Amino acid sequence: MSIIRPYGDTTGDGMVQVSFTLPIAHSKVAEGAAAQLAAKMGIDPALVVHAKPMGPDFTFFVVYGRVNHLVDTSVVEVVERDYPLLSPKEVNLAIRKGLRRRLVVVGGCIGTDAHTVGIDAILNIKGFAGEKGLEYYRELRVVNLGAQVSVPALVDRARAERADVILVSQVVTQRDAHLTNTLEMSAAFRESYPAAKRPLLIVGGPRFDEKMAPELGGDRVFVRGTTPGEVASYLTDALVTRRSVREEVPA
Ligand code: B12
Repeated sequence: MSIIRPYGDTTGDGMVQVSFTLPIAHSKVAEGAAAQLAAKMGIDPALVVHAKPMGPDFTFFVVYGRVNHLVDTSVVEVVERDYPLLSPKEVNLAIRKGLRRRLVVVGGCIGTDAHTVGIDAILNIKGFAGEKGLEYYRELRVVNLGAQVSVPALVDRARAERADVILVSQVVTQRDAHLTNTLEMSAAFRESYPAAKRPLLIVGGPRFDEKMAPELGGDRVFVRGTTPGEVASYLTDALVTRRSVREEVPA
């Protein structure tokens, strides 16, 4: 069955819960305003189940209610994993055999973004979700530039390190900073390198959409919950496996 609807108390009852903040002091009118917004969003009946003042002029709401919308899973578009998941041993072996040198990874948070926990989860040896980070892989040489790296500094360092891949993290999305910073980064790399020599450009963060890679000028977007093993497997597939297949095909 590809048609589904939300579930709260009983299957198919259409119940959902949403939260938002309105720029209004907490009062009965404020709660009525929240209910009005929910009704305009198609939630009917809508119950304001939580209202909390956020300072003197704002209120945070949680609304619970029913929607009549149906969801058709047959028309949902997602980016499926199109590379095999490898163990660190398999990654090391593939790089050693296919590249015959260590693969160089340069990463960091660009712009003013100082949220390094995400990129560290991928790069640092201690890793994430029970998996070791890329520093653990013997055939990967990892250069972690940390927080608030400017795009020119990233390009310079990538050249100096002869980077095969750039891993950029963007967590802050205020005023779409994650998008503009990523576009600036990909444009700078495309300008500074001939197409065939350009490092692979990977961006990650909790609020990206995996489908955005082409419009951001990148090669791949990773989102919330990404594990280091997924990134290492993708790198191996893109830079070792697929490259060697391409080289074997006669022109
Ligand atoms: C910790 C934290 C901080 C710490 C950061 C410490 C550090 N060294 O990183 C401190 C206190 C410094 C901080 C500061 C600020 N923060 Co803050 N912070 C958070 C918090 C609570 C957790 C983020 C986190 O560590 N997540 C855990 C990691 C593991 O998850 P992740 O980043 O999603 O990473 C995973 C994936 O996304 C992916 N990934 C991420 N990057 C990459 C990169 C690559 C290449 C790949 C492959 C994968 C990948 O892999 C990771 C593992 O799965 C979030 C709220 C939240 N609960 O998420 C707010 C949050 C991100 N912060 C926020 C804000 C607003 C700020 C400040 C602007 C606050 C202020 N007014 O000063 C400042 C900005 C500072 C700056 N210049 O960047 C907002 C952002 C809102 C928005 N729309 O952008 C959030 C969402 C809080 C909120 N709800 O308002 N923050």
